[in-house]
Amino acid sequence: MTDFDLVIRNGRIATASDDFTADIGISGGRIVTLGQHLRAGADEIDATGKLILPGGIDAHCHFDQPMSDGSEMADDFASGTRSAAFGGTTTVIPFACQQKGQSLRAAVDDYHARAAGKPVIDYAFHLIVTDPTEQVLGQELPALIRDGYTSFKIYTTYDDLKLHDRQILDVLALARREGAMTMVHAENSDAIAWLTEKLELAGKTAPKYHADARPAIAEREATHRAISLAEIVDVPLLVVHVSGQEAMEQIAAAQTKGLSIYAETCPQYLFLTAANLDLDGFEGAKHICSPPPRDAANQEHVWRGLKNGTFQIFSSDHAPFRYDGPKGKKAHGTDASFVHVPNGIPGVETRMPLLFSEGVGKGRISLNRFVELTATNAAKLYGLYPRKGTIAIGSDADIVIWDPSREVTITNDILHHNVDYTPYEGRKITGWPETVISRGDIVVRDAQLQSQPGRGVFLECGMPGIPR
Ligand code: DUC
Ligand code: ZN
Ligand code: ZN
Repeated sequence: MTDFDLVIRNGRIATASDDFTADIGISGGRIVTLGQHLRAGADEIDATGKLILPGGIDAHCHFDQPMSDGSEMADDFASGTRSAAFGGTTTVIPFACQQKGQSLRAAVDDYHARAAGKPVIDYAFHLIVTDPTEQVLGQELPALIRDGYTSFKIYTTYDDLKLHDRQILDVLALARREGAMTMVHAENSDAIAWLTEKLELAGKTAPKYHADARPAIAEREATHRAISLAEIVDVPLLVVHVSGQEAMEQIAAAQTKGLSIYAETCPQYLFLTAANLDLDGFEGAKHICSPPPRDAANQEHVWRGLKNGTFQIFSSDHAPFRYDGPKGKKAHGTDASFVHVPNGIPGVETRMPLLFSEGVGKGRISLNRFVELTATNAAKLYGLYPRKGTIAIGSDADIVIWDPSREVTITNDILHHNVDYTPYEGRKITGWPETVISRGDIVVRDAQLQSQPGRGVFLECGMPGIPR
């Protein structure tokens, strides 16, 4: 006779606000007891010397997203969530993307069909709104918000995705009426198109020119504009994948003014620079993403923003394109202009280990802040808290047992995505997720996947809550 399905003993539990040693009793997929000397569980894990953290929430990743340029994402919901789980993540929020002319509901139905039977961990959807027609704004979006799709991304760039300012105002007004969260990809489209034309006319088409075509000033302008539009409407806004100082200054100024402006950054802005786009041959294409990585000074600025609260969320922006093969980075050959290289880099599995090693391990951020950035704030901002994002009685037992002293050299061989490279090849880090538990099920243990595709459940999100 046992009292719990699973007991985790003697670990150091860290949440966004607390840090203490206790046993965790888990039954029915939930945390039911926190205490000392708990009675026996059907299964037991001794976590002496380990950290017990809330499973990560990767609130910005792309799996099996249909692309309009003929490229194809290498990860579907099976390989993407498998890779996420091995990296300590127990919830992912990828994007159901509306094609222009398509109904939003059809995009959501299609994305559910793509996910069906595949995820090993739990998942929710953000929406991408590219065609805010009267029907979409008046009926589809309000109904979808009520059905648990409470956040959506809008774009200021990419011809097949971008909205004009007036459309952005319409979407923001809808978000205000319905209490939803709007995320924005902020880069000035016309500036990018103009610069790209000049670069191509000058024969400057190698991967490194991607960074020149999308300068920080283009990101700064669009960030400022998006914030201004949100201020006009008086609605919260979350600026995603912020690359450095210029955009951060706009965000910090708005926050100081008391506006509800939130911001996300990603590993590529801490660990890559524009120099990575200038590797030999076509190798730089591996690091093409938008906004592009900047320079060492911007990396330091991003670290400061993670520490001082400019950023609430640290996501991967995992956008998985293979380097080789007909649907990835080299789809148009190795002489192709940067314009034809699909934008995005993989990172769903390395997100938490990189931030832990270089952030917590090197004293740049506290352990509590790490938890906040990788799990808790995403749960709050996207309406999943306190079911997800913390360790508390009643919460889902989504837990990662972290070995803080394990030394790992990142190579693509040890990762579990379907991409044929990692931008972090050869990087040495300290700290690694050892055991990953999702709703009480051990999903990863002893470096083995213990769960079948399809065990992950879809999460309807509640209304966004605002982190302190
Ligand atoms: N924006 C994203 O959010 N992800 C990948 C590429 C991009 O431009
Ligand atoms: Zn984007
Ligand atoms: Zn993205």
